[in-house]
Amino acid sequence: MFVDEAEIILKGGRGGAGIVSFGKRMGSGPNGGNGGSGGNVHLVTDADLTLLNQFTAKSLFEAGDGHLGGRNRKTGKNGENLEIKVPIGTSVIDKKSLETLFEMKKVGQWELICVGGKGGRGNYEFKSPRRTAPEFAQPGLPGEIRELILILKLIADFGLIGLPNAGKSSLLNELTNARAKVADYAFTTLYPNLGVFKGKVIADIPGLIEGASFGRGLGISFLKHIEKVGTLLHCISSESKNPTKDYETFAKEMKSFNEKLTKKPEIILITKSDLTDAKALSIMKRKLKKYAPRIITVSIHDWDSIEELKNLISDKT
Ligand SMILES: Nc1nc2c(ncn2[C@@H]2O[C@H](COP(=O)(O)OP(=O)(O)OP(=O)(O)O)[C@@H](O)[C@H]2O)c(=O)[nH]1
Ligand SMILES: [Mg+2]
Repeated sequence: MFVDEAEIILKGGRGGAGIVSFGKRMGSGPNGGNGGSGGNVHLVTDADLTLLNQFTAKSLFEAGDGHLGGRNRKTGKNGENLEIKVPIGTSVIDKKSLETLFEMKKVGQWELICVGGKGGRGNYEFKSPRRTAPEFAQPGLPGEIRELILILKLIADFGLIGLPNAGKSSLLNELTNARAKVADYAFTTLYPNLGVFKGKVIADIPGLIEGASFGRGLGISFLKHIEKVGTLLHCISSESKNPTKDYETFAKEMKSFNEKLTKKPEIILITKSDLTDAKALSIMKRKLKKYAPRIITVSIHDWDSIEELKNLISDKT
């Protein structure tokens, strides 16, 4: 399962109560201390995470409560702060206002979400010339509560996109140490896979078909994962009967999801080139020329073509 959206509730800890206390000797004044503050809740990025699955089993997270004040004006201990780890690429949205609060983009990013409640004041603080022996103290205040929607958009340098069965996952496996499932049928890949080649992150995006924007196939929701991809590697199989139609089908669905995606730098990869002769490949190239400034032919069975693709990936910054 690949969870890329989650709703969570975060609560700052409650402040500890102030206490009522008096010195032991006859006539000595109040000395009840203040309660400690409730703990804060932070969101932090964790580079090892690539999913939001951790939020399916549990969605309520609370920082620690502040401790009671003590005798002799001792302030109670503050509640434990809580750090919630999220993957890089998580957008944090306030559920009530639907405002985007943060984009968790950087390694080690740390954001304060809920402030813990203040501790209550102990009776010592209420002492005054007119009220020398106050018999009351304050309770602690509740911590802030926030309901958040988390949406993960993977961040990658390159995104392999295209119709089902175009050979996207095979290329990811060839270029990186990923072990994505490969099979000779549509929709083998059900959620994005990531791999790294020479420090460049490559995302393999599930295939989509005509009508995906209306929910056909796997739909288009996973196109959100190419919003933060640098360069698109648009894969079109050399087996295609109509490569321009293949290209346009994908582009149309992408545009209906988010027009900005069609403006991203794009390289067309004519895949499975071993299955077609050189003449047919050059006709395909000519037909596709109008869509992208660079078109290369690749096959997982042609070592030179994979080398060319590797050079292209490592050169491009
Ligand atoms: N002959 C040949 N077959 C290939 C090549 N690349 C992939 N294939 C085969 O094409 C089929 C589909 O490959 P995948 O990598 O699963 O394709 P995909 O684009 O990831 O497919 P989806 O995940 O369903 O969108 C598999 O049977 C692969 O073995 C290639 O360069 N040459
Ligand atoms: Mg695949």
